[in-house]
Amino acid sequence: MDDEEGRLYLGLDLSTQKLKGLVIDDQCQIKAECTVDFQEELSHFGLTNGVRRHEDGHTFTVPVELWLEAIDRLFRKLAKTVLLDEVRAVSGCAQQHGTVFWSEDAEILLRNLNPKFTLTRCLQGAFSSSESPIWMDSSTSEECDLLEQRIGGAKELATITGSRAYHRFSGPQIMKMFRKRKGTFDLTRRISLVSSFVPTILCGCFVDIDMGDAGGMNILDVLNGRWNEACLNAIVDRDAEELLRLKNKIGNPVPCNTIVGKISNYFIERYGFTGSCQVVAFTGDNLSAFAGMLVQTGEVAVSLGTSDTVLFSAEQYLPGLEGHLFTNPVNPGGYMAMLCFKNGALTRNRVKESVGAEAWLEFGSLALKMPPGNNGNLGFYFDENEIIPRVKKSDHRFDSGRNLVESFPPEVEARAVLEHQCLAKRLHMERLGKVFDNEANLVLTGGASENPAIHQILADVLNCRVYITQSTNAAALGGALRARHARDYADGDFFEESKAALTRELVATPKAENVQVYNSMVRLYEELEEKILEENSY
Ligand code: XUL
Repeated sequence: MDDEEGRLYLGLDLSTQKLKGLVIDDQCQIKAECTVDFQEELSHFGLTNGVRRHEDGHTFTVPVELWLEAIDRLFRKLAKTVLLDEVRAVSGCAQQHGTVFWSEDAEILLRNLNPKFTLTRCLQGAFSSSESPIWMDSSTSEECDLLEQRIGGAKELATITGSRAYHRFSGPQIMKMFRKRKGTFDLTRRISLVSSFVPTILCGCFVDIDMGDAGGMNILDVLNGRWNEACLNAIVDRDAEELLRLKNKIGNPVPCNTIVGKISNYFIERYGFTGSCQVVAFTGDNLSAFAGMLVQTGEVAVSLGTSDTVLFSAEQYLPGLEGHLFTNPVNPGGYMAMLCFKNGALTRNRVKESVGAEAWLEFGSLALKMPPGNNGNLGFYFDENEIIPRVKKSDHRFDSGRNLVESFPPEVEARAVLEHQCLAKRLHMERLGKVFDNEANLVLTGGASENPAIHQILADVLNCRVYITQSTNAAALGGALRARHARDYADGDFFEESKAALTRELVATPKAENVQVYNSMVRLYEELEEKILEENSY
């Protein structure tokens, strides 16, 4: 490496509620972190928590302009915090499954970004759809059914793409546009995931989708790393000409560590990067958090964000009807298994407010007033239609006699929501064959990872040691580490080269008597979940 050059690496994370930027040095130490909070700083878009919830209760979108404005804003902050001319490479991630539709004019507009103006102004007219469907969307039931039917069933689709059909996945979303907004589909020159949209802006030209996040589309042949012809055909009603058009719109999936281009003149002139700064393919936020937490074989990572996710590495490709298998973003040839629960932070927050707790510590103390197992009370809390299990937006509370009750006292309610979320993770991990003895490690990231009450409940419910990472922004850190690796250490193993970033703190160990309580409680939870599903699935 040339000593005269800067030695910084930038990771971005465009998530549901925030855009974050994190800079590391060559020793993998964090040098700066900046955030744009959509609710606080971009309130003029009139959204709640960064998303537009449509009246049907199923459709969730984001105006692309919000992301453009957030990008400009973040770079303004970063330029005041670090010397961006020392950044050798940028990578990062974004919320998974969000689908961006570019117009015919996009290519030329991207090539001619004028550093005197904002991205929003430069990219007027660059999108065929001003709103992008995002991961919270559940409006594609018809398309999911059709897709599975046309591929030969849910199992067959899961075998090919790593997941059965999911509402939020881009394949069903593109199919919905093809079937219901054909005019817009025809005016679409290119389709990006949010994770390929960001580097497209950075490079000023279309950038391909990485093989990791492409696994969140229901069209990737995960084993072979290319689009699956049958899935693409199913999306366009098996029309040969439309198939060709679709292929043109989606580009080709590229390996996760691909250098996709150099940062464009817009960012050089406006924010002070140099022309040698390289852009490495972005990936999905969960894949990036997995990279940022340096999750080893046998360990599990839990990300507590707007959605809660459980992530672990899988050496073999054994997809099932629950959960997802993606290409491992940092270990070529391996896979990353994931469970995604839609009702994470916003549900915890809603319950926190409903019991009158102002701060998380206060909420945690309230929950800890009740013993593990909550004296047999069990709650289920779904602010939006849940992904796992597929239950409609609703709350359900059962007392120790398994009777449905209207409400719980505040301390029972506080413990119930945390136990619910931990038991859901345990039950559905078990279904993927993941069961812990108390020697196992769980690494926690995301906003709620700083909440001590959650640490102990997770340790006891899952029977594992719980660690937290040096930054709650593991997804952005994963971006910076991947940028560093792809730019300067691509010949070496990612984990070996990045291990200086591995700083973890042990925050909870399982207590045998509590584990016993949850071993039986999870069976009751399973039974009640079945019961709820009978009447409330969608
Ligand atoms: C994963 C998923 C969510 C988003 C949130 O499948 O839908 O975790 O990635 O950003």
